[in-house]
Amino acid sequence: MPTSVKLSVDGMSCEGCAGSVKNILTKCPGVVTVDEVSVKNKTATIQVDSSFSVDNTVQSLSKAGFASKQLSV
Ligand SMILES: [Cu+2]
Repeated sequence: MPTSVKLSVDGMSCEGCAGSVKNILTKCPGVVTVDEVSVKNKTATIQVDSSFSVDNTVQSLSKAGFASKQLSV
């Protein structure tokens, strides 16, 4: 049963950035779906399963220049 996780994501300035963030999130272990990446709100909403690691995901985004953190479970 997937759980919804919301992340704050800094460093997105256009839809291209949002696309990059979406691509990265899609490849992160445990991410089932990427519901929304919002440049305006600086957030990403994803559905994850039990293998999801927020640390791993934050690190992957950080490597691409996006600072992120988990807002809610
Ligand atoms: Cu951009």
